[in-house]
Amino acid sequence: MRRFQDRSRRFISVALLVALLGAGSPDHSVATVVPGESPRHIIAAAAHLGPTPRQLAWQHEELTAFVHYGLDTYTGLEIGAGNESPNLVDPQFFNPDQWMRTLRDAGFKKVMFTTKHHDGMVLWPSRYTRYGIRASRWRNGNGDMVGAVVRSARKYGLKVALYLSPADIHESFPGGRYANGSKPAPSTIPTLVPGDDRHPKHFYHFVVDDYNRYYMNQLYELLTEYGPIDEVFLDGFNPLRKRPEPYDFNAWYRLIRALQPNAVMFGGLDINWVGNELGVARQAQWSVVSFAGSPRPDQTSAIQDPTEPHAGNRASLVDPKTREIRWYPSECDARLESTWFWHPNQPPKTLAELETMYYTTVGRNCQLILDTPPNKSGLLDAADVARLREFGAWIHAHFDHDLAAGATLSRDAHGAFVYTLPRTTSFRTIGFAEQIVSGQRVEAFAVDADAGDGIWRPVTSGQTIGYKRLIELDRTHTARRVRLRILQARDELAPIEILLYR
Ligand code: FUL
Repeated sequence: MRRFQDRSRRFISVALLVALLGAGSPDHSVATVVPGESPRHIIAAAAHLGPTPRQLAWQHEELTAFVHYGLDTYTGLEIGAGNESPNLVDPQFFNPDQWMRTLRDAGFKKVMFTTKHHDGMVLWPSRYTRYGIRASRWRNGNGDMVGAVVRSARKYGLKVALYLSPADIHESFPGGRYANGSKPAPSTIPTLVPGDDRHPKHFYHFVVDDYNRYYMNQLYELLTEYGPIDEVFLDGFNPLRKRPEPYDFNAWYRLIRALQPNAVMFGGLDINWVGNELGVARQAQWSVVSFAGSPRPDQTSAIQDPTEPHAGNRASLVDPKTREIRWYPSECDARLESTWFWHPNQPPKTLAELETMYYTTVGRNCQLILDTPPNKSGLLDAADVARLREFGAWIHAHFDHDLAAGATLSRDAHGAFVYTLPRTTSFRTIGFAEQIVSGQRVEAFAVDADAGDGIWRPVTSGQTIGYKRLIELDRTHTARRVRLRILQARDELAPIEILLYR
């Protein structure tokens, strides 16, 4: 039996963390909170949590494309019935190169593919079910859509993320494995099948029921046969919630960490859901949040409903139910069209809507994961391609040239950050970035500009900053110096970077 070690889970108690603060910056992303811990200690500890290396790599991606594709593309549904024929998935021109070229050119850094949506049909030739692409006439049952997508993503320099729906309607039918009441039994992952062509170096041992064994055998295939995977998306939505399957999250987490130690888990241990699917993060968007236990995709361990506006604020951290505080930044899943799957005659969002969405996600300390669904023939629609090209061009035109490059930073007598620009500069967008490796700390700020006459005039204000905060101003401002006043913070601040764009 292999012993699991998750080296990123450096649990540290709040008391120990506070004791360590004077001794440099310990590498940590999680702290446990004991009952009765003082609020002051909890806030200080939260200010000193930071990202794990895998979370930091995720943070730099900023833009991911979600690709919903499968039976629903052909049926017009958004959640399949679980018994539609796999033969429906028979695209004439399945060409992920067309998607990847478009996405790369538009500035996306990663692609998230639905390997199995809630209907249960798998888009790779799994050994564990007949309900999949092997049962389709596409490429005479010899095709592998996951493989084609992953190869193409790599060819275009995009990172790879996989969505594997925990809910599985096909398996919930009589005779299926989902919530079938089976007792947990000692199980070996991978579970070899007759004629198995694999010779695993390691087997992983768990005590799990039929569905958890099935799900983990699928994870094993996906996480061992397609090279490095950067994210696993554990969707918390469950169309079968009236008949729940007891998901063994801890077993899934251990398997994912063991097989792909660099992959972040959305809805699992690493990445939070922002709480809506509209591409709108909070004005105060915290990367440290509190839990009554450890994070779970079904959110039952969250202190607050993730859709509430105040996740990560002081009150939520010091809630008496808090047992864990964790660096847990948010991902914003949103749609280019009005649905997740492609359906006929749906125009993409306007460029103006996408621009706003960029500001309210990437510009609010989050990653945007924008759904770009291929159509029935297996291609992105021409209208979507055109809009993505415009979106990419807008991002380049706006954000490639930071007008604050070369600015010098000093602190004034009141501790404000004063940026002296290389020359008098006009800008319409202003941004700031905290050094998140040492924590997220700013709770409220105000910005002023001196156009060169020595007079500070107000420009804007805001709440959190975090990895990146972008604010589109109501008009163009001109400055020789910019001043950032910190109105409230959780601890001493490391230098904050300024960003200015036309
Ligand atoms: C939701 C799902 O139910 C939708 O179908 C979609 O996959 C979206 C990303 O997550 O919770």
